[in-house]
Amino acid sequence: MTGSPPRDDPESGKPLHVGQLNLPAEDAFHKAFGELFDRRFFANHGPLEQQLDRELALRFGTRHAVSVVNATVALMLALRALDLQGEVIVPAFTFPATVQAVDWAGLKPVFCDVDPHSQTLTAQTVAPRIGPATAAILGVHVWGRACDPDGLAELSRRHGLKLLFDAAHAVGAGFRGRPIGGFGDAEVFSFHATKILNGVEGGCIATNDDDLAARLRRMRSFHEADDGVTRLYRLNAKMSEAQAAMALLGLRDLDGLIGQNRRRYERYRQELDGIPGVRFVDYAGDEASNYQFIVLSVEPAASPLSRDMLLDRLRSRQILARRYFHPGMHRTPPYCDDGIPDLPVTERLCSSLIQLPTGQLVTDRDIETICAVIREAAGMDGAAAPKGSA
Ligand code: T4K
Repeated sequence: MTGSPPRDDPESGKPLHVGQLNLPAEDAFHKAFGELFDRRFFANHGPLEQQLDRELALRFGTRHAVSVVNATVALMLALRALDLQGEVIVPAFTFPATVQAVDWAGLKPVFCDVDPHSQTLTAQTVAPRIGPATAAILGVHVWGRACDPDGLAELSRRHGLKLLFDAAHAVGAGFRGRPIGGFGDAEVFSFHATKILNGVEGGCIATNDDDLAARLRRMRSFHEADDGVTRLYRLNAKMSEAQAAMALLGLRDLDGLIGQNRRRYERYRQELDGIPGVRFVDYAGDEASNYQFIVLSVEPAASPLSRDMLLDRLRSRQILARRYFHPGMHRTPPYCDDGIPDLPVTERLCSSLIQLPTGQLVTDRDIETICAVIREAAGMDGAAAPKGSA
């Protein structure tokens, strides 16, 4: 069961944000935090962090899950723990944290274009970027959609590269019957408040590699290792018991939240069916999405509307849709200081995609309001929503 707190409401003039907030039932929250107070154990690998690591590993079908403060730090630690030097191939079509983590790990990001359909790196887009200094590939499961895990595994094996996935969007998602979590050398998840699994802040690294997991467990804490000799970079990246308590509650609700997200996604599709030039990000039969993101592409050639016109129109009605990701990281300082690489698909996506509000606090009425604004902006004023949407 999940709670029903006050929500933003575009009709009442209050903004409706992109960035879903999924909240646990209030009584479950009070119980969990009451127990935390009684125990007086708030940090430093308490029982809830350990329980969360076990439950996440079960959910991801991996041997290990190592929880930390957030996904950005998780990415930094994973890159560092793999003991890499040189270049890491990353998409420019991602949230800044993916690329910033590469930097913080002392590595050089090399931008690669994405596939126009999946919007992720694939073996085909990555292969031409591999050079003598390449140490790893860092794919992003953007919108929770698997980033060619089999193709990239084969490519990285052939070239002796490490393979990591930024799975910040992908909690609860799967590919070809396997949960996201066990692909590549490691996968990194986010439990930020706006993610499907809300740990307030939080993240974890999932891996099947025992040695890597042991290194990560040492690195996430500044305390000396038991053996007293291990020389590893350390960081205070420990997840607090309060974060773990929230994440554990969210984990219990996860399948229900995915079901609700799917219903909202289908409702949006129904309401927006038939608008020229407006397309949804589609999921293929072998993809199990968590439907965490409602992403539309506004195709300039086929639409009277541009993406930015639509954004302005929605914003004027307090619907704070977003241009994830804009601009591409290759156009962001300091990464553009030495020139802007040619990434045509990334450019097109950055100028045509728009993200709409979803999550537990977005009602059917909100979706109807949002879609009416979009239909109106597309010149379909007064056009009834398609059959079955009432
Ligand atoms: N890799 C990828 C691919 C990512 O997308 C992300 C983060 C990361 C790595 C790094 O993960 P973490 O280190 O964060 O664990 C938000 C989230 O903060 C960020 O976690 C997420 N991805 C990204 C896609 O979205 P912002 O800065 O664009 O939005 P933010 O946090 O301002 O929230 C959006 C809206 O939600 C706000 O305008 C208001 C609303 N909101 C937000 C919060 C936090 C609320 O109503 N209540 C709240 O408590 O990054």
